[in-house]
Amino acid sequence: EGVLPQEYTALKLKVLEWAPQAADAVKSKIPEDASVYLVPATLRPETMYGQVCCFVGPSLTYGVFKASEKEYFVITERAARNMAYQGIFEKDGIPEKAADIKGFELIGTLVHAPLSFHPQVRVLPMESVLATKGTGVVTSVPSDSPDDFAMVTELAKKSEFYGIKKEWAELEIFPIIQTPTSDLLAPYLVKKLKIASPKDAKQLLEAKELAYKEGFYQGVMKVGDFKGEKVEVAKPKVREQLIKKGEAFAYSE
Ligand code: A2H
Repeated sequence: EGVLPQEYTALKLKVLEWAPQAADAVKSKIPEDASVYLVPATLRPETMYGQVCCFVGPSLTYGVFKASEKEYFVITERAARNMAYQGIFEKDGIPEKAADIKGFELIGTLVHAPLSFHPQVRVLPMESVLATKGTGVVTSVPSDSPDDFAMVTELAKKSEFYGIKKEWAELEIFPIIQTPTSDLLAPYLVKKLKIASPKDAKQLLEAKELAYKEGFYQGVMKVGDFKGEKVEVAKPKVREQLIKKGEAFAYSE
């Protein structure tokens, strides 16, 4: 944990169709006319055009928390408390939990990913998702996150082992940001550092640091409303746009 608070962008990925086990877990616990969202926390809002899936920790416990009469968030209990404290929920005090749900039960749920070239993506497992950071939900952008690229590659390769449909992990990866080395920086670095799986933690950490620095300081947007602008400049603009549309909100910890 650092000394300064992290300013995350919390993105609202609306549930379009629950996986069968998740449907059982929430059945009759949420009003028919309410929307439920998975809410990943990201530090890279400008990359959201490149979302291909949404990760949860399969062994983590999530709650479905009431944000307002019409909106419920799937996040960890810890994040719900933080959000309540930050005045994000309509009602103050202890957040109201409508249902408990395990990460593995969410796998296969279909969600709407704001800004993404793939508007509909699936919830998929990632063991390395920490319960102690963000919301416990991580949106996956393999073009710009080495962790995300290593994980979707693994899921596509071993779909049977993970109990998922192969096509859920095989959505096309579009270039989002141009840097001096590549317009698909994460796949480039994963290959260059010979990262074979999400278990190669040391090389992944190195790739993550390289990608973050080069993407932020030397990246230029290749797509979207701020195409041609530097990442540094576009990042707060994309974030504001998402917040204005009601598709995201500020969350810090
Ligand atoms: B980032 P920091 Cl394109 N467990 O979003 C593991 N990782 C988590 C997490 C959790 N509970 N909560 C958030 N994260 C990820 C996009 C992205 C991210 C890109 C490139 C790099 C990157 C798409 N995934 O992060 O420790 C989320 O992934 C590299 C740092 O608070 C979030 O931003 O600094 C980032 O880690 C927050 O990590």
